[in-house]
Amino acid sequence: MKMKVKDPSLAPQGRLQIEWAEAHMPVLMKIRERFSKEKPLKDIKVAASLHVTKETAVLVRTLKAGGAEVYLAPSNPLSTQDDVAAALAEFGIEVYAWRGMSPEEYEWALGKVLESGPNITMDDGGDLTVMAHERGVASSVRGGTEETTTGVIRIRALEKEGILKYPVIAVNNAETKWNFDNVYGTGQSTIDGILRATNVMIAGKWFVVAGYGHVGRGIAARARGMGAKVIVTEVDPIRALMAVMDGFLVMPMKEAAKIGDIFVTATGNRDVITAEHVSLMKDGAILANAGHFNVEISVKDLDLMAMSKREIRKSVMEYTLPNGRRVYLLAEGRLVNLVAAEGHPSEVMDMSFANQALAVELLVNDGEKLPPKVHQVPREVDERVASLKLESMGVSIDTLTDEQRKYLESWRLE
Ligand code: NRN
Repeated sequence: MKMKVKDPSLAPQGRLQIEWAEAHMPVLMKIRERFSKEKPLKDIKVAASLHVTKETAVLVRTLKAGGAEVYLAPSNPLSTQDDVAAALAEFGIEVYAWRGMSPEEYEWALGKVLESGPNITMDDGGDLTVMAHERGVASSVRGGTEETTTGVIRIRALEKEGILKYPVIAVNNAETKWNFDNVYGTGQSTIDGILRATNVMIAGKWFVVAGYGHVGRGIAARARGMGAKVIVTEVDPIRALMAVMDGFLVMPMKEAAKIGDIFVTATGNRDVITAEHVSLMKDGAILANAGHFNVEISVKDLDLMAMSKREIRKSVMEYTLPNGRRVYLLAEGRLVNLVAAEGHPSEVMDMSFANQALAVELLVNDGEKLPPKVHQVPREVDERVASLKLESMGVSIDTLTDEQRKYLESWRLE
């Protein structure tokens, strides 16, 4: 089968969505201008597993403008925007994605993009990279990129066990990605997902954030900005101390469970909210996950302990517990920002995906020289993305004088 989207007739609407995103992604559009002229990705096959959103479409079209053939699968069975997928198919991208895929269909889509015999894998969460190795496709791959924290952790584990067969650039760890996408992007889009799903008041509510990494920090700050009383839970004493110094209440989940009105998990770990916590919760508690996989809130526990459940609103499952109280799980415990909303705003994905495009170009040019490990985005690429972004915002900055540069590089004080 060539490709598969939910409904090709949605393409015109999808094109408008993509044009809207392009109007807010100046850095990537500038890179597309250069890619169109130089064709740095000529005849390169890119197999991608990304959330199929209007922002991803801008990246994919940029890779195509650079001469690449792109094969696109989602990185979550529920996050595909079907109109965007239809428009991409019309643009000649081989798309295997629709919203509401079964786990088996999601797996099938990943397999389909690997059938292309890719030179580059572009991943978000690690499923594609792992499958490339499991299916023996990895040996023909020149290199890969990884978009998100969870994926970098998994690919580092592949490297540690000596399984990783090609170099992978950790786009997630670029300063111009994780200091912006993970903090401001997830901060805003998670609240967006909660609001689109529930339309509840944030102000005055007890808002519990599990995990105070880049993602948790962004969510906590934005929830506070909307008038919530924010509680942070953590396992890492340093991150917990940061949360205390940032003015948030910090306590174990077992205590927070009794107080919270809205809970968001952002730990990258499993079983952060389980039956023992849910049984302590107030009637009407709302549970949402911002992490990549749906393991942070134990959906299995909810199903086991509930007397009944019903979908009371789109992306809102009401569980009635033996104690008569109700709790509401958003987006089946999957990443609420991309399932119940549209993911991060285009402006912040502009930088994440500029790093992706430049990382692919780097792999095409130098991939063979890189050992099969996880690599950082080079500092000059990071700074280039930041400079292009500042330029697009009309912001100018100072430059070091020669004397200052010398001073910074020497131990002498004169
Ligand atoms: N709009 C989006 N399009 C979007 N919002 C967040 N992400 C998106 N990908 C495509 C990803 C971020 O970069 C989800 C990943 O987990 C996160 O790293």
